[in-house]
Amino acid sequence: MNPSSLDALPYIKQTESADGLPLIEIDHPMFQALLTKQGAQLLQFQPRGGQPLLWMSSNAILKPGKSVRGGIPVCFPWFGPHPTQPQLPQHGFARTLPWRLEMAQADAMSMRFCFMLQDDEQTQALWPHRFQARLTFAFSVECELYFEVENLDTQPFELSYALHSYFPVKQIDQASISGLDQLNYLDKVSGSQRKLQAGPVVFAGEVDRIYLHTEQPMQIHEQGRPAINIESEGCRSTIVWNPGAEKCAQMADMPDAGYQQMVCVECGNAADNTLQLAPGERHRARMVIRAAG
Ligand code: TA6
Repeated sequence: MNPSSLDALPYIKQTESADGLPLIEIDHPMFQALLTKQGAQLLQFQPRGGQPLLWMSSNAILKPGKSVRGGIPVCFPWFGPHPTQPQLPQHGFARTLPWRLEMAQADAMSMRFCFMLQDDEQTQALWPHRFQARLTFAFSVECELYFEVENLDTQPFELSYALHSYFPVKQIDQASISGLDQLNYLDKVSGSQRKLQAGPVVFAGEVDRIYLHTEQPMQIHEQGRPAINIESEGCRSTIVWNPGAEKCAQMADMPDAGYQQMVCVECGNAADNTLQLAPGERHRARMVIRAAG
């Protein structure tokens, strides 16, 4: 695509953060959003006349090469610490590299953006595989993401990933998540013990879990605000995270009480659901976020 077509696109303004991170501000009749090519990261999304559907930290660092605390960072090609080389960056490299904008379209009802990341010398030094990843956003009153990875190598490779979505809540201890009842999870707070979820997920302190073999719709509930619906296809893991007071206080890019206003519900494939891709094989996933009702 000719980059000038982004300049010609209606509803958008290309700006830059104070620390030099290029931003795409979108003000559309159906929604408002903020995107950056770094990590193909959606930072904010709000349907017109509705509540924000994503949370971004008021202390987020918007600087090239730094991961941004909020919105939907893409953790890829590994989720969490690297499985065998703990010195490599947590959550892979995709969230801190610039992706290439391949397509941007707009009409009065919706907008679409497609970003692509391909291996190069820098990625191969960290992960010696040839790949192409695409993240396509379809925005209207809801927010739809299509994630696709193709193995361009002559050997199979393993990958894990998460669409690490941050959602807003008014008060974390009043919030709950439905859709994960009776599923097994790895509880990272208690040292990756395997546990069984009984009823909705509630929050009384730090929560850091990988739910396995998930694919059903989820909802974030809280009295006094519309629920947020999360649906996915192709994502067999759901990660639920809230750092709690103590860990949050140690994070430079979160205000001390920030943990009270956010929860991560992340669709992906990790741990037992790590993927193997044969040469030429493609993995496809879809995630939709919308206000309930
Ligand atoms: O998704 C949950 C998690 O893996 C947690 O363990 C927590 O560390 C979080 O991601 C944030 O990681 P980050 O590298 O963005 O600080």
